[in-house]
Amino acid sequence: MNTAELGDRILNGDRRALARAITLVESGRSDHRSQASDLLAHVGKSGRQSLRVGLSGTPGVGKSTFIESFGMMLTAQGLRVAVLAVDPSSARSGGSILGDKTRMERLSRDRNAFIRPSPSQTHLGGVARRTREAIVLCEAAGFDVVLIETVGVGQSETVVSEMSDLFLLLLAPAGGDELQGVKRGIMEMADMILVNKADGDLKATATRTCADYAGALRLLRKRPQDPEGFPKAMTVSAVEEHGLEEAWGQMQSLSQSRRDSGYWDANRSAQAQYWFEQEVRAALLARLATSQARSEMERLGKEVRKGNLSPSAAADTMLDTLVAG
Ligand SMILES: Nc1nc2c(ncn2[C@@H]2O[C@H](COP(=O)(O)OP(=O)(O)OP(=O)(O)O)[C@@H](O)[C@H]2O)c(=O)[nH]1
Ligand SMILES: [Mg+2]
Repeated sequence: MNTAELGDRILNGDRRALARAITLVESGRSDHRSQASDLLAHVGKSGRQSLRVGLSGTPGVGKSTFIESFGMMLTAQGLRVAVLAVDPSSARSGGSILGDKTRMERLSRDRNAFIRPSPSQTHLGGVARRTREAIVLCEAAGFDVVLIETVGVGQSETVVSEMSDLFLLLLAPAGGDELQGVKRGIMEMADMILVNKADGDLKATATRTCADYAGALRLLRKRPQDPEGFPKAMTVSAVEEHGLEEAWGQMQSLSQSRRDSGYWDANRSAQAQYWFEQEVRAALLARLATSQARSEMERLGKEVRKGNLSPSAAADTMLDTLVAG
């Protein structure tokens, strides 16, 4: 099948074509890369937009359970939902794929849902590109909502928030001092904080935790993209399916307000610029890692150590060879 045919099938909402296309964008082979870029150009003309929702939270907070309940609630409303993951640690991937398959059992059988586990790629850059391209493909296939999950361990939140329209932080009920554990930078990215597990014995703690986070959010600098009342903290129970509709209502109202203000489009443009710069940096670093480049570094380094070349002159020479190569 050529890329135009594959693209047309995706535009018709064909899930098998979509799965196949994601496999194509995951490939590192250079002929696959060029097919992938033809395909993305082909489907990119559709102009369809999903709501891209990033979701982060520490292991065990209930991300998979939440996505299943939340996803089922959306599909029950007739919406089509795609789930992608950015999994920064290859070590974890075996477990998470298995875990998610069983934990998202109902959603994975739903005709209006499409779940794609994280590929077993190692570096975050590769996973980031693949996920961005998979988002575009899901969007072209007509999904209304694309959920992008990541486990909260440092850098991956930034990666996910830079490809999302809304960014949610899922937190567990906790004692007062654990509140400090959420890094300020992560808090600043959040459009909504959802305190999960607000059920049974944990309900009272969850309510208190939610109030604490609401207070902490109010202390942050006001962001121009936020209407009154955002960022917001709410309680949910993924297991008992409480608070999900309220959370969805808030997400819709926030995204509507961002569309109206023009922030939505401006943000997507800024994200495109961000990823362009990231790709250039990554490609330059990859060039620096080739054996040819390393031996040139070694050779120039020797001259610098002997005093035959100044550090900056050697750097200029090195950069010239990188750009030429
Ligand atoms: N009481 C209660 N337990 C929950 C809720 N949501 C999830 N859990 C439980 O928390 C545990 C972890 O849930 P997961 O959904 O696997 O959490 P996760 O964030 O996907 O975890 P990782 O994939 O390991 O990062 C499971 O035992 C769930 O049953 C909830 O709303 N209430
Ligand atoms: Mg999980």
